[in-house]
Amino acid sequence: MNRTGKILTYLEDVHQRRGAGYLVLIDPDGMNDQILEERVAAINESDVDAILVGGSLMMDGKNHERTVLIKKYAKIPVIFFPGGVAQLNGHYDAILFMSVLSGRNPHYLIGEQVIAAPIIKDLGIETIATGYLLLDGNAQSTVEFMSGTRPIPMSRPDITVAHALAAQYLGMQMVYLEAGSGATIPVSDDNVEQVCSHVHIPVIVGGGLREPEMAAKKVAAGASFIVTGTIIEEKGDEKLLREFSSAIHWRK
Ligand code: 1GP
Repeated sequence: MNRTGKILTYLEDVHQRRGAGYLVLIDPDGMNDQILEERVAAINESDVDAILVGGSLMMDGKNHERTVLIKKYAKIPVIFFPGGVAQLNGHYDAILFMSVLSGRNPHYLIGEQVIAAPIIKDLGIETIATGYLLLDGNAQSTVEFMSGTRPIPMSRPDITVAHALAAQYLGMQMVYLEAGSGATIPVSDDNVEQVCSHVHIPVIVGGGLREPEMAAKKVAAGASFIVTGTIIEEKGDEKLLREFSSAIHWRK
């Protein structure tokens, strides 16, 4: 059975061709609907490879409507970055089918996934199995609270490597190194480097990346994909998006 779907094939191609890929996260929570079209248009024009949509907490009931709008405006794949099964809908091109492997909360290791699986099958969405590792980025992040898990200490790349290897041996197709949205300390170069030298699956790095140079360092350390969310929400201009794109796509 071929486990590689259309979107994973596309992402692998981006990785090969461009050196690394750039994913911009739109958190639909509290998103000002008036600027959504403008935001997606800026992303479309800035050489971004895909849009991630999701967040750990939704404070209103408009998540599905916003996904429809994002999908309508986007000229690149729109991928679900799930904060929970309640945010699942049929408008995504693919889903990062994640397990919070860094934690020991069974609900986020396998509970949510079991609830989501039959719905995903019914909707026919491509899944990309992803081991999600939360590191301590000093973010007091929503994901830490909502998942009820302890992050891996940033100073323990050995623990991060062990988790990343476990993700690979469990058959995960990607591993996500996360410092938490708005982290003051992004995933360290050392963690990225050590994980990338031990696993052969693509490594996504996100959380607290506020400058293109920071993203370039993670790519130099071996990251296959970079995610930015907060900085684009704060300063969503095309210029900054393009600077990130150019710093991440090192193979010109
Ligand atoms: C969060 O890794 C993403 O899951 C993005 O983090 O919002 O800090 O860019 P930021």
